[in-house]
Amino acid sequence: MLKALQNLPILGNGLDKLAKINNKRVVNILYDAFKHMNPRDILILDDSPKDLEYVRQMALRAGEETKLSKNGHTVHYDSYGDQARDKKNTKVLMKYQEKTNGINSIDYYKGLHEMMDIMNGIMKDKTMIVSFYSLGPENSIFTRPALQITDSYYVTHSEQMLYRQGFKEFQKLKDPNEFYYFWHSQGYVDDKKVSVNLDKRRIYIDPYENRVFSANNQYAGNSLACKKLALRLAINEANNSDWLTEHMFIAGYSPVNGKRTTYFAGAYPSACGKTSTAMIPGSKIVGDDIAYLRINEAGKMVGCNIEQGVFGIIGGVNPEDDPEIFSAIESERELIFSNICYDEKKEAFWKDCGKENMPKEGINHYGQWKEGMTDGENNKVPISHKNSRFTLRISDLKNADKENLHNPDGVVISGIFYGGRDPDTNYPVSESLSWEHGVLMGAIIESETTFATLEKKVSIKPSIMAIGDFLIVPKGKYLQNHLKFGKRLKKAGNCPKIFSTNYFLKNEKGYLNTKLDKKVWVLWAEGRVHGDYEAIATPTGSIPKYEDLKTLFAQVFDGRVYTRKEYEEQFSLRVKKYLNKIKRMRKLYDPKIEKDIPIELYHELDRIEIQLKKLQKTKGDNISPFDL
Ligand code: SPV
Ligand code: MN
Repeated sequence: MLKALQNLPILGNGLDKLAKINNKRVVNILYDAFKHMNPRDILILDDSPKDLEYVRQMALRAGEETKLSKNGHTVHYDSYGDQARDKKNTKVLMKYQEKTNGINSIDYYKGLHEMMDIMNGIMKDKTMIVSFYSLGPENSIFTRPALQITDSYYVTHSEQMLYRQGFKEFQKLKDPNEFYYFWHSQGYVDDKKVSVNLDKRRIYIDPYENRVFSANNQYAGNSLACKKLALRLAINEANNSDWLTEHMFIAGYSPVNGKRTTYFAGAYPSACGKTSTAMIPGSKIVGDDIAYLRINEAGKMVGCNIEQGVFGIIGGVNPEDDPEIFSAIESERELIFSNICYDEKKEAFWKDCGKENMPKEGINHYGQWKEGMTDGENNKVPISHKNSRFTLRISDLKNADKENLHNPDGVVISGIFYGGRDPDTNYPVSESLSWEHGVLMGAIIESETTFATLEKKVSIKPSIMAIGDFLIVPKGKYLQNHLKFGKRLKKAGNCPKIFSTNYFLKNEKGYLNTKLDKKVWVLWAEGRVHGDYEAIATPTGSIPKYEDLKTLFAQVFDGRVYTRKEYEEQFSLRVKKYLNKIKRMRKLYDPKIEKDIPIELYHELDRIEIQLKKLQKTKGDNISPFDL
């Protein structure tokens, strides 16, 4: 079986490790990768603490990470210009011109040819690092095994923290051909150890072979294939089957002074409060980014986090706004910062970190940094990149749901949240009137563009179920799958409730809510799941009653008074704005462009529009919740 590899420069006892895995497809993939990318040698990693430690050390030695003052803390920098996802150059390899609206694709053989050209000899003089992961808990129906090939120790180190180790899983694959695999190379790097050939940065997804090729990049959203690249493959798999792959956190919430825990999954575009909703003080966090959802034998919706770590945005994390995350980041543990600033004492700083001793100079994502300096395009260089991040293990968090984090059965999910970054239309929280309306709530998420992608312009964009950036199947197919899933849950009598949230309503003076207010919206939703609160039905969803929120605000924030005025401004039905949103959604889902959008969603749009117009005639463009 290993014959093909016997004469290759495999380090240490790598061949013995491969013998344990005993998988022909793995052997063939490694052979092809070696022949094509031409590395100096090959490092095969298993799950042993020794191998994990070796990678940590090598990330430092290779200069991909630098030690900071706190024990276990390191910082990694991506190339200036590679500090977010590259949507333009991330493409799906598609056969027979299966071009689909909204999916960035390239002809299969043309794309493959281009990629092979770029990756030809790309690992010259480098070590090809091979590691194995389990996306989802081990021994679970959720599990997707993944094989990563890269020349970056930072990528390997990050994946070892963010994903469950899969060497054992690979030793017992039910189907030896069923796994994802990835080739990644950072390409040529300069003295600062950052990728240089960004013009040749490409990320090509091959759903036919369940593999991804990624070259000339380091930013995790481009390079860590287990993250957003495998997400795309899993979306394709789920939508050709009967489960869901979602851009969702999973967390459990308990009422104030209550004992029960109710699990929710929530989809939010990048930088719209997903991690902080999962980490609300008092929550039990299972995951913050990617969930697989299935229906179990009892007919209930169950979900698991396919990751075991957090790659979270660090800007704005301070003791007041995100106490749980801040305390985790500030204590000694294995932790990788990316694209933050450090001073001469090797202390880490980032925008709005709430520290008093902010430095005026240091090393940051631009290099040697001084306050007020500008980059080559005359843009002011902030202390940290807007998309600067931290990587840590969930099990290191105080509020980790230790009992369920690796539960092979997943957790039963009773509620779903959909949220965006919407300055002027949607309520802070509302409950869908049905599963179908809930699916529409997800399908019509819009968001001011954020900094997790390389696009410069800020505008309001649709972000279907917060997964639009990653969809590699047509929207219609994806939405049909959600409706079918809901039908099965309804039949079993276990349909979770769906809620829409919006933390970003503004008036001319600023946001209408504080960052911490989301705890009240979440606990209201948690109570609704158990029938604790009544709600006011409106065409766009059911909203909380003032008295319930007043009680919740007082409970959650130690007697904080929530005024009728605040409630009225936050929960007014913005009829005109919503009607405009419907117009935009009709364009987005124009049946002439988008095929196979479920009819149920058009019915929901029609219903909301008719009901809103009727209300508009009698009550105007902006209706107080006290008049609903
Ligand atoms: C996101 O942008 O949704 C992230 C970070 O979670 S990335 O790894 O870039 O996808
Ligand atoms: Mn994400």
